[in-house]
Amino acid sequence: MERSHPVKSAVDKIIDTVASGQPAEIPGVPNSEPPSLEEPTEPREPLPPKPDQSGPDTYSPTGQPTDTPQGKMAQGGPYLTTAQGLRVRDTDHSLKAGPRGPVLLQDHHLREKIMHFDHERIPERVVHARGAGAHGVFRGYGAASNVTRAAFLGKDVETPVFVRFSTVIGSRGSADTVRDTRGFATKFYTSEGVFDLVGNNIPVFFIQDAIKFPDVIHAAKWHPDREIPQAQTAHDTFWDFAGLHTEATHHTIWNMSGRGIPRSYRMMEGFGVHTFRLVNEEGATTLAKFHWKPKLGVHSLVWEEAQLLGGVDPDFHRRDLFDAIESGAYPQWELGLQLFPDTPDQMFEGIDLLDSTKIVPEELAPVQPVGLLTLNANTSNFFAETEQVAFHVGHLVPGIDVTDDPLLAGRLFSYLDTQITRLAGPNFPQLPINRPHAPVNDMQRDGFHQTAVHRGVAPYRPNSLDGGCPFTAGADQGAFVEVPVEVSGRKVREAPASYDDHFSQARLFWLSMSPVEREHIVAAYTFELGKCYEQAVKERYLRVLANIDPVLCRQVAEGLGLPAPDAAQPLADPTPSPALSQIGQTWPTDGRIIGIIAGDDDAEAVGAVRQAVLDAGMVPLIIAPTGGMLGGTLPVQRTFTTARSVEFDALLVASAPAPGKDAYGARDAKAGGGADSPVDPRVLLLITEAYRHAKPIGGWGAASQVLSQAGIPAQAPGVVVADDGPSALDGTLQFLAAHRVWDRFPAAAELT
Ligand code: HDE
Repeated sequence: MERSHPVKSAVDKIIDTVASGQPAEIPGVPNSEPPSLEEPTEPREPLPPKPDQSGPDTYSPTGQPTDTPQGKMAQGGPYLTTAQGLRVRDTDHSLKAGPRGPVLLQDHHLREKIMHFDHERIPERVVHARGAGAHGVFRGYGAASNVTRAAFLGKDVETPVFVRFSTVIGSRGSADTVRDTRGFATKFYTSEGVFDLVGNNIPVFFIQDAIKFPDVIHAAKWHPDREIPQAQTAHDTFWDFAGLHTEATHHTIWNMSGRGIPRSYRMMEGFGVHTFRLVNEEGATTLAKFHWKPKLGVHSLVWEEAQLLGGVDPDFHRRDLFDAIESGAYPQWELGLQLFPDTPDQMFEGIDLLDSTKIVPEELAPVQPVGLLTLNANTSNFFAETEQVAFHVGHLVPGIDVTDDPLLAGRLFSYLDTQITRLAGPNFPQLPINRPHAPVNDMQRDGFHQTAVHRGVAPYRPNSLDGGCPFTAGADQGAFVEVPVEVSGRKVREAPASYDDHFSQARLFWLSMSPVEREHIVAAYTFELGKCYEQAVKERYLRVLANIDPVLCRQVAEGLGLPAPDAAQPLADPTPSPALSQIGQTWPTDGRIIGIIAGDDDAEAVGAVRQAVLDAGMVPLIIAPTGGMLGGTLPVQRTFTTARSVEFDALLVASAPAPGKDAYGARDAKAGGGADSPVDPRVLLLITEAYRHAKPIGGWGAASQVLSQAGIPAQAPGVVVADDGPSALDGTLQFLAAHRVWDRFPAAAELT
């Protein structure tokens, strides 16, 4: 397979150099001696940051670049200092009256060091506390120029961006792979100021009006008496709320599908959820919904994988994103727009565009690509960037305005408000990650953590003392001008009648799923409701399911051992939307992780297949009985002790045991070796789990005996035993392109 790929050029080169015993040449880091095991004694300059780890360009609040060594990298110079720059001779011992004497109050270094440490933590986000961020660039196609004057969407305009992905419910330290909605928030540092697209990986929300946000979050988070369970909705309070508050039905069925457990942040769609109002140069308006479409396709974990990962690798998504970027497999998404005429009723084909519990199927309004996002640099400092980034739906640019969606209105208040507590004061826009790249010339002054030294005497308007500066701009000078929409109405606490439909689109989603996706949805509801203790909560939710679909309701009821109720209202008859299903196509396999199970005698064959994996743009990980170098040439990256199937997208089983000696460890040797001798149980676990999770498995040589000991027939779907490694890989790839071997999940006849 003749393909060159950044993964190959980066990972392969480093591994080859390590194998050769020479110091690795890491981009941006000068060639250095292999690290000594001794503690260094000579001071040296710190290594420069790698090119892909340098922070974003930063600007002072008055628009001046702050790319001084101090601005870019606060930690400079060879010697340890205090926070005041005073060189320190000893940082390991408190100042005492004799080695066994009391510590002296005058120890200012101890006092400063402990004081700062005591204040290292800031409050976590009230929602979306757990996240992972990366830098990138957005390039506009120019395709949106007829509907919006936003400069960053112009043809070939490149805009730096920072993206933060997140889960919603869990705390900062919770596991990545829990069943939950994912945040997908993008900060565009445009020439016209910061634009934040603060979206999710699910296109609808639990509530139609922001005033319900505290309710839904209180219900979804832990029980207040015990603060359990962490980061999940599988408990009574969530299903109590969802059963009583049926406008959550549509979002909830998305959560119960594969969308609630993504394979990777790189393989998620993103949605702005609300309808926005676009304005072009002529002032004409168009309503629009924002979509992110991942180049790698939309893929999910299966539930058992997600659960295992919660223990085996709670950082799975964070690690996946960081490793992909580090190895050069830069994730990409196209930004797309669904466009609707800006009619007085703001409806499209009978769908209320101001109701955030509704989608507009892509078959009715195609998603039109308007630009490309590439994430190409990891953070240099998680706290400074991912933790301190502050998004806000009110960060808008000329050409993009808000609508009267009541959910959006509440968000326009909430995001600034929350930063005051989290980032301790109103000057968080001055934090490097939040600084606009457009010049700032505001009249905000003072406050906690003010870092700007503002000049002038007249931060007010009108003034004559500062020559009248700053002046306001008109629309022709790039000012943001609200669309002069006419508004009128009585003051009421009411929702429009169109908001009463809570089930038709949940049914649309269900009917658009393939049988295997329906099977997984049934299993998810059965699991979540099965974790509830209150019988009434389960019974009430079955009534909700009956209003979506009788088969769904019956299947879940059966799993719960409860009778299935009938629908309380006639079921809608929506046309299914094939775009909602995640199955039935093939996608690029770039950056997928291929585990190669090998014994010492397989080095040559493994070397060839590892190369073929790299050539195909994927990441090979060699799994061997023990660490070290396989056959003295190939670094072993996982051992039978450290490997678990959930880390791999596909497995390749190498097998070329020498006579009388088996490739799979001590047990085999004891058993006398040979192809029929028992295989290490950890290898059997790896293979059987991968099989159960419908992952492709390839092998060659005596691999079929290994598979048969794992109880897997050589003719099973998605199992490819070939004459050599590269052919086994080729056969495996066609299944990987479809993400999983879907035939391994036979769905109940009723669901087909
Ligand atoms: Fe948020 N949301 N949200 N939200 N949201 C926050 O802001 C809020 C909603 C979303 O990576 C908070 O800085 C209200 C919808 C993301 O830093 C807070 C309502 C969507 C993130 C807040 C919503 C989102 C947040 C917490 C109901 C998808 C993480 C910390 C009206 C379109 C951003 C913070 C990051 C974060 C409020 C509903 C997406 C409290 C009141 C709908 C991706 O301000």
